[in-house]
Amino acid sequence: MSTTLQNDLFMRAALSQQTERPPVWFMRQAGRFMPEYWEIKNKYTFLEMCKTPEIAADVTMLPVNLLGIDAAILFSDILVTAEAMGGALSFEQGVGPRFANPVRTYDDAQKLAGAECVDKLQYVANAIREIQQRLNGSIPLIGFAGAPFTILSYLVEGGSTRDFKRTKLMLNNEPALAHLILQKIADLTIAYLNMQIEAGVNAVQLFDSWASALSWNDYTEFSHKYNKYILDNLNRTVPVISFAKGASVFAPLMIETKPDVISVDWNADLLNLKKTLPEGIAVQGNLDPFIMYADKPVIKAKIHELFERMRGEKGFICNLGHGISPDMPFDHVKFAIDTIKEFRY
Ligand code: 1CP
Repeated sequence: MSTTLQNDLFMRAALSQQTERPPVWFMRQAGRFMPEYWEIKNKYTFLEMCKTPEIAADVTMLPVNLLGIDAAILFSDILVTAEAMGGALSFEQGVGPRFANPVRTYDDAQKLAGAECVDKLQYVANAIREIQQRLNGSIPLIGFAGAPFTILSYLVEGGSTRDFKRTKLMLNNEPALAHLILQKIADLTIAYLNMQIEAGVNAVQLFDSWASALSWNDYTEFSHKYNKYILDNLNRTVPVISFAKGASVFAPLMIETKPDVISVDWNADLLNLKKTLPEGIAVQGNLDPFIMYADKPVIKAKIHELFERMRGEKGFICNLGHGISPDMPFDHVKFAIDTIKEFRY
């Protein structure tokens, strides 16, 4: 499928092939830092936007048209799987995601649906088909899902958390209960990502955003095990990106899941990390998103610093170590993309 794309830089880098410059896309590239996003957001709730294929496609296309990135990412959220399982999800302005019915007991866990509820996520497949029509072979489309541990944390806490207190309490006191929920999430995630691949995404990314909360042993038992199960059972016809924030220390375990790309945040020295990877695993990252607040010459210098460090490396996709924040100046983000696209090895 990469052969039919007008711009296949992202696909080539994801498959560890040489590119004349690093391809670029940014996590949360369609979002609140864009005035055009607010024009849509003011009319609908976030979940309405995700669930209406036309609107999800409109938002997905914003950074394609306004920033000129090398890959689009489906406009959705990692928490839609948790909602399909039975989580009463809402997104509140300034608060973030909320589950009105947190999952904390066996009774709660038994009520959660498993892989069979993938049918409820059909709207995502419809959005993917709509987006691919609009992209019309220009650039690839990335699909995604949340990794089981990260999703578990939202279900157990009932929303975002700083300390993962209730989640860790469950891992420590009731590991069997945690495993029951993680297994259901993992089974659904396989069905869900395979549905996205079937609908036509060109790559998928697994977001384990909160893996850094875990010790090595807990990561192995409660996160890695399920990520590996997912990657082992995916229809591997498109590249798979494995993302963990603040967790490049877990790279040796991530390698065991055999992703095509490992995506890390700015804690890691990307070249040193790359050198530890087997041939055929590319890296994605890892600019500190906070450089977007800095003066433009600083932004340019930081990008060039990373690119010089990665000179000669096959399999490098430029991204931020985490998402763009709502108050980042749009023209700085655009400047960063332009700077990246002007670069030549
Ligand atoms: O109010 C609004 O306008 C909603 C803001 C918003 C947006 C634009 C949320 C709520 N999610 C999204 C889109 C989104 N989320 C995408 C779309 C594609 C893109 O990158 O442009 C993706 C891939 C996500 C993934 C996501 N959602 C993650 C993993 C990535 C990461 O940031 O670590 C996580 C953890 C979430 C949960 C979530 N969704 C939204 C919020 C406010 C949060 C909470 C984050 C937290 O707990 O701190």
